[in-house]
Amino acid sequence: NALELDLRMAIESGDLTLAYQPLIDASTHAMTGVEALVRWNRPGHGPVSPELFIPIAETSGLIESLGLFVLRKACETAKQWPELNVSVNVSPGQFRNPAFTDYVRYVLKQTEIEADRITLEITEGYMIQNPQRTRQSIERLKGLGVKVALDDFGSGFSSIGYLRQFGFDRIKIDRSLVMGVNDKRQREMLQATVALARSLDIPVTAEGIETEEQAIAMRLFGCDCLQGYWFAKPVTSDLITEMLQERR
Ligand code: G
Ligand code: G
Ligand code: MN
Ligand code: NA
Repeated sequence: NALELDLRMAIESGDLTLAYQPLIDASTHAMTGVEALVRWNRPGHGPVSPELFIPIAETSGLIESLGLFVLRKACETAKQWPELNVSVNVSPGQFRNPAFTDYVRYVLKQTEIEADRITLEITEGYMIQNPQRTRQSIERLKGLGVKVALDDFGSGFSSIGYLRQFGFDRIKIDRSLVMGVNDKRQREMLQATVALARSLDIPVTAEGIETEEQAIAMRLFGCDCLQGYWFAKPVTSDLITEMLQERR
């Protein structure tokens, strides 16, 4: 179809761009990292959400080249920001590919980025279906020196039992949980979820912070990193560079 064709062209000609959303230290409120988020301005149509085109890329075999583009671009850009960690989302279709680790190794080498400044974010959906393979893939990725984070935790069927054996470097609490901080029952769930991660000695990021109240609560519950519109929206790489210069 037309959308798929346009997406194919956009990937081939490098017409996708990356936005970067600051990740904030919960105590100091300093920016410690950014999450790379892909953007597509479809010619003649305007911006298309990744929520729409990532699934299309998955089913049409484009996810590998799209993912490679995003990873390479993020690693290249990260070199300008020696003080930041850069997170990159990995979709199930990429993660499922047995050659994925090889791609990552290749891009790390090509861009000469320090591997431990890159975090790969994996959503929980895939790993529930393939716990054994997921564990192996995570081990191999960690062998390259990159960090691996569990994204959108609490949004689906996260099995507590899996958490320990997978060896995630970080857990990101899903926005839908963070939103419930004012409701007594939901707050208890949220607190228990953060406490669980912390009992495994895994650092926790809270996503989707939109109010000061949420920021204070999530810090109190034990999140060491905060992300959300209340601090900063996803912005261009130039703006991140400006923000870094301002604080020097
Ligand atoms: O940036 P935005 O909130 O519109 O993103 C919507 C969804 O698309 C989120 O779930 C986010 O994780 C996902 N997404 C954004 N950029 C990427 C990317 O580069 N790769 C993958 N696989 N998913 C992405
Ligand atoms: O699934 P993932 O966590 O990667 O999704 C990241 C997406 O969440 C980004 O596309 C970003 O635009 C969006 N996002 C980031 N912060 C907020 C926020 O505070 N509120 C809302 N509604 N969305 C956010
Ligand atoms: Mn993410
Ligand atoms: Na998320």
